[in-house]
Amino acid sequence: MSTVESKTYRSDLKPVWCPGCGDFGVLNALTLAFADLALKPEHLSVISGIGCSSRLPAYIRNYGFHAIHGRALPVAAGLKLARPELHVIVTMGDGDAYSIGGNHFLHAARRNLDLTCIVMDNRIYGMTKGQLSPTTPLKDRTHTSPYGSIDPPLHPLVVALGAGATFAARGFGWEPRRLAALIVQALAHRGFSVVDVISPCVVFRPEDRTAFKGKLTWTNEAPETEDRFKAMARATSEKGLSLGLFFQKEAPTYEDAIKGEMEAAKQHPAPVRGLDEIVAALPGRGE
Ligand SMILES: Cc1ncc(C[n+]2csc(CCOP(=O)(O)OP(=O)(O)O)c2C)c(N)n1
Repeated sequence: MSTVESKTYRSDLKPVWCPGCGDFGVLNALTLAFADLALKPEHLSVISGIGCSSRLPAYIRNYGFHAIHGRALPVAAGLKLARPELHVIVTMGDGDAYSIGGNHFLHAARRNLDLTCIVMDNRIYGMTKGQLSPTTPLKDRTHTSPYGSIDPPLHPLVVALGAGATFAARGFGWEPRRLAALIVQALAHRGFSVVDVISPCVVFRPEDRTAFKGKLTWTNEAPETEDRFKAMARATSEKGLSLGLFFQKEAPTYEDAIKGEMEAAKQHPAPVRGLDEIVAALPGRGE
């Protein structure tokens, strides 16, 4: 058991989140997980995009980067490739991760970058004051869907698993101890780990103050290790509100592949062709 206190990972800044926001629980869970693993702050880096949730790195005492909206993952990928010894944790909102940054999410997952991705999923755009997000339930009224959303929501873990994530879990912001246990597993995993966290926004989705009561079920089965489709079914079986770790698979990471490629390049440098040579090889030239 670690003797490090979770508060040693907190910066002096006081979070500006609204009272009751699920993001407080995520911050707590993250620092509890760091303490559990007795991680050295200088070995940690937390990267975010833009949003209420993306303020999180400011509240932690370690390296961090507040990137631009939707671009936390490419920044994190660059950092991890340059400094593979760091634990790189990416904290994003559902808009940041699945909407504007959705493209990066797919490709980071398929490449199996060794990143721990924690999505504070409040099912709304919080910072910009209540527009619908990719996880807003169908028919819900928001500032940009005053007659009810006509867009079916995506299921984050189905997307993550479909794209190739090697670790897929779901937690709840108001249960920080159980969430911390999931984050510990995600941090220990080598590869692209996704923890989608239901993190209620009590201001722009006041219905979420009570919406989850009695509706969340924690899985106590071991995660699937091969069958992604079974993991998807388990993650969605309880109307999309099943919690826990659904999938974990060991697989080579992108960093492993890059290392291999660099070694290969040292052994057999690729022939570099000059422009003249390329032009001469075009059809109808160089005859
Ligand atoms: C390129 C760009 N587009 C739009 C915005 C405006 N913007 C800032 S935060 C945000 C949405 C945040 O929602 P989410 O990622 O779910 O985070 P939350 O605030 O709910 O935690 C938007 C649209 C921006 N900053 N940059």
